[in-house]
Amino acid sequence: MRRGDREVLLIVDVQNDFCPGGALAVPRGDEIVPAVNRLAAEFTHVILTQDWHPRGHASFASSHPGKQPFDAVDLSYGVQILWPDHCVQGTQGAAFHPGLDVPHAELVLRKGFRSTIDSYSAFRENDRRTPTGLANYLRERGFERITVCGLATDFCVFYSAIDGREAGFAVDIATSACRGIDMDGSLALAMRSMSEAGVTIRAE
Ligand code: VGL
Ligand code: ZN
Repeated sequence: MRRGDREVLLIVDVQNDFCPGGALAVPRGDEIVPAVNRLAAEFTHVILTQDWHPRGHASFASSHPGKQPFDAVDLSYGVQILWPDHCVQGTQGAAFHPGLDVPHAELVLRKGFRSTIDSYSAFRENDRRTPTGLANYLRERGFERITVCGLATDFCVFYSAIDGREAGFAVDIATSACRGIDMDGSLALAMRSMSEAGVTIRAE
């Protein structure tokens, strides 16, 4: 029996650039693909997110002379970590991992498409004000519980889970179908913050 019409699986950024060999590879990011596929088969309703940046995006170190990937800079909305160029619109790096097998996904939500604002969360951009529209989409469709999986646990999965709670949804994260980047303890901090926000951490 698949999960019912109140539940949705949100699969975050399972894209080539976040897998080994990609521009911003999450260690062992590709290992989650079978677990993501198994989980997706349990859900009637599945949504994919796709990190989708224009060339020259403000989150790319290459857009900031003298800066290196993983440095931080102040942008108009606050501190932004700089990344290698990744998930450029229309490139192979931005494509979903070829092993991802989710033909029944109902929505592909692209994010990070504004050249001056990054977007980790599927709900709102890194200025923490610009909505993606997902909260109202989910409400209008009657969903109450979101299970989040994908890449990276401590960035896009984390912000999506926190913002899902803040928008009033029950949120689970499926840790066996997630992998983190883990910069300076970011993974432990993300796990603790999610627990404190009332996100249910599911290990299976
Ligand atoms: C992500 C850094 C930059 C992610 C996306 O999917 O977690 N991280 N863009
Ligand atoms: Zn990105």
